[in-house]
Amino acid sequence: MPAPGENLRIDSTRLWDSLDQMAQIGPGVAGGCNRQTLTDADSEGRHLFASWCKAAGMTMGVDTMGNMFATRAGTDPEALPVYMGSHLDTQPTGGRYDGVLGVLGALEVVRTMNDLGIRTRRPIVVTNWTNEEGARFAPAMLASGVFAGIHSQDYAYDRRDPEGKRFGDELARIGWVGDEVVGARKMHAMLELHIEQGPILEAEGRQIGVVTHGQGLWWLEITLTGKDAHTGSTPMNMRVNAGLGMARITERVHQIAMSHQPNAVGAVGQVFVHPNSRNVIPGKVVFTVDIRSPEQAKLDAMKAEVTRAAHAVAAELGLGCAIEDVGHFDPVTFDPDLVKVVRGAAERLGYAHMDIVSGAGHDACWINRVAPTVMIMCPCAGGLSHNEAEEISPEWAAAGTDVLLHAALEVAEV
Ligand code: HGY
Ligand code: MN
Ligand code: MN
Ligand code: MN
Repeated sequence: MPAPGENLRIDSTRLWDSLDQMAQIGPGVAGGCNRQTLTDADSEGRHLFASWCKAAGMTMGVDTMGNMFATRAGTDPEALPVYMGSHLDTQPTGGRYDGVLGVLGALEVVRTMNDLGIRTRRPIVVTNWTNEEGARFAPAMLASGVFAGIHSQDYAYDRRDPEGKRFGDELARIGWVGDEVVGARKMHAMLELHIEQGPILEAEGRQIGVVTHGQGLWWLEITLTGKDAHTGSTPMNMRVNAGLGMARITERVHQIAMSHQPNAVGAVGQVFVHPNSRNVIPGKVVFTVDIRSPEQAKLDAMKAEVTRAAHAVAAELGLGCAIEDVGHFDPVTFDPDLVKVVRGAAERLGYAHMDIVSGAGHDACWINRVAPTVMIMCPCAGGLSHNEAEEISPEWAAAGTDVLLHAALEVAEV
């Protein structure tokens, strides 16, 4: 049994080839991916992943949220497993590596263990979490949230996409409702490899981010109600313009985030304008505010200020205003002992590394509630993500997966 300190490396060509094959499923229009959760493309990607896990000698379990768990047996079947994984679903204009690197990197770790005849004491479980992105069905990290007991399964099943389709019906339609009770599995630890989705590691010349914390998040869905009217014949002082309200609130969100610098972000990404006709003053706008900070006080202050600003703008313009929390998690502190394991692995492997706070949300942020959890990050070009031009180098992918291998080997023996 090779000591974790040995200079073991994964097969980076095989990893890169698997990433490339997965990217062919649910392709985007500009070189990235559009493999949104619970679509036929998502199902096709799941089947490909399952076939690879089978070929690697793993047994597959699926729970009632469609979370996939591929197990590689350990020498001690009673020992709680080490889980590692992320998500295969993508944004509508997503990249090839967001989430996918974490799932296929974990699979590559198992393939490497097989090549080297390594037997770990603890079982190893490679995981694909359903609907991490929250782009089609809010909130993000939905299925890992149900697994961690944050959301009920009924709440999750009743979530609807912009066309009104129900999560539970779509999961059944693609045939991925498993038989395991979600959340019943117990973990010794969870390791998640993910691209940074920000510019820090590349700018600092580091190959590895040792993720100590994660930002907290609020998604506030705001519905402004005014009155549809003719854009030509309606006098300006008689308009009840929900579109104008959305524009003013969007500006206020930006100002509020800027007023809490550093470590605060805010934007509006999703907007539905009704009736969305060129010559009709919008009588209704539904949009989601995304605000985040690693500092609890700033996060809570921004939520209060955005809520006040929305109601004030609505009152100025005579609009109805309803605000619904459609996503939230507090700032996350990952397991300090596992952070040390990841840092030590990067050091032994000779990879330049630094501690980092995750700007994006991840399944690990919820799993951290039920098991010791840590994340490993690799850089991405220009820090760009949630964009089809998302890019990483094979070397970065290999560095992150090497660290995942060494961390898993160490954690599987304690
Ligand atoms: O929104 C997020 O941070 C993640 O990409 N779902
Ligand atoms: Mn992701
Ligand atoms: Mn994402
Ligand atoms: Mn909270």
